[in-house]
Amino acid sequence: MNYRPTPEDKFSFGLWTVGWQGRDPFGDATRTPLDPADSVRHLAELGAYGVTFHDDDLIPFGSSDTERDGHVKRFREALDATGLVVPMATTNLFTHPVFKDGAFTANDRDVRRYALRKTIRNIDLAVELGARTYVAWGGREGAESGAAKDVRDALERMKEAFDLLGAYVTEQGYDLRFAIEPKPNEPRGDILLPTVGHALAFIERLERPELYGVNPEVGHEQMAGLNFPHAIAQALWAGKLFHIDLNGQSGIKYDQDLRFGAGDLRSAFWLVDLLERGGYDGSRHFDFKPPRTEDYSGVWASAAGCMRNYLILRDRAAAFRTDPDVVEALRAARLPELARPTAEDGLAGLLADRSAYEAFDVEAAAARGMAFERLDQLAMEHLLGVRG
Ligand code: XLS
Ligand code: MN
Ligand code: MN
Repeated sequence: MNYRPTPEDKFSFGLWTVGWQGRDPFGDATRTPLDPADSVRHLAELGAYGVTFHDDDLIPFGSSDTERDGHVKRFREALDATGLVVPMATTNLFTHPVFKDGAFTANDRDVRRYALRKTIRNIDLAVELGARTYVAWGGREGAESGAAKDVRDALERMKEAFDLLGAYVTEQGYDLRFAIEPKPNEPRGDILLPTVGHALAFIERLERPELYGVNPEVGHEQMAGLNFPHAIAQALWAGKLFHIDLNGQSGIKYDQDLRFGAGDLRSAFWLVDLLERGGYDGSRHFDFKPPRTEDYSGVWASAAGCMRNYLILRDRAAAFRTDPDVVEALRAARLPELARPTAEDGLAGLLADRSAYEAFDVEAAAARGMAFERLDQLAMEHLLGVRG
């Protein structure tokens, strides 16, 4: 195995990831700005297939229309020269001070109207560049104190915003779906729609629920102490995994955005296993931040590491699934039984079945071991590369 990525692997990167200059709340930039066209060329050389952007990553905030056309033209030329595609785009509704209290849910109505127009303008560009997914991360939609935000009103405004955006893409006849990205906190003290579960429940209250899915990010669920593969499994089960942000995170702390595979490696193994078996055929999108300790050669090493780690884990997960000892261990752990309906005989059959209750030996069933430890050890050994 050479673990060399190719466009068929569908790896994509945000311009803001490799282009992150390393500015953090305590320190200035450690790297010079990167031209989006250079990012496109480097990513293509590394074997990526796609590049994504916030409006302001591509067209600096406040650019004139002529400047805007120039930026888009240069970007397009780089895409044409490399064959990289734009599967997704999103809006920056968090950097400019006007968004200090949010965008779609800012208490200031003028800001809400501006945020919608800014989003719609970039949706037009996204579609022009071929994007089929539009991500919405509401990083500033939240609060630091109780009375400052009436959360029920804010959710009503959030719904209004997404319904308007859904009406817009429908009226324009765009082939574009929205992927809502949850995050529990940072930069707000508490952000609305903090987890995948919250976002999935919110989507069901929208006017055109079929237009909306989720864009879960590894570190964001882990910041809330949650099991990321479980969140992805539920999104897949609901038919709502429209996009994914892959990165690494070590436990409950600030949003680390480490390269994929760093942080919780076991969780990354189960995630790749799930994505590869679960019918997800979208981009494997990396939303990471090359640490500010790195110069540009470190940035490209970090980006390459994201893809390489994914491919290694894909290989390890496939070896795990095809190992006959694992197949046997899965059977011993009753996984095929979990996949079987509990009452294919229907409610009447269940009620008439004496062996289900009256004659059921509860104590014997309670004494049966589940054989999960052997199964998990096999997974561990595949992950560590000592089997197959
Ligand atoms: C920040 C988010 C952001 C979104 C896109 O934490 O991950 O980068 O993915 O706006
Ligand atoms: Mn993040
Ligand atoms: Mn993200």
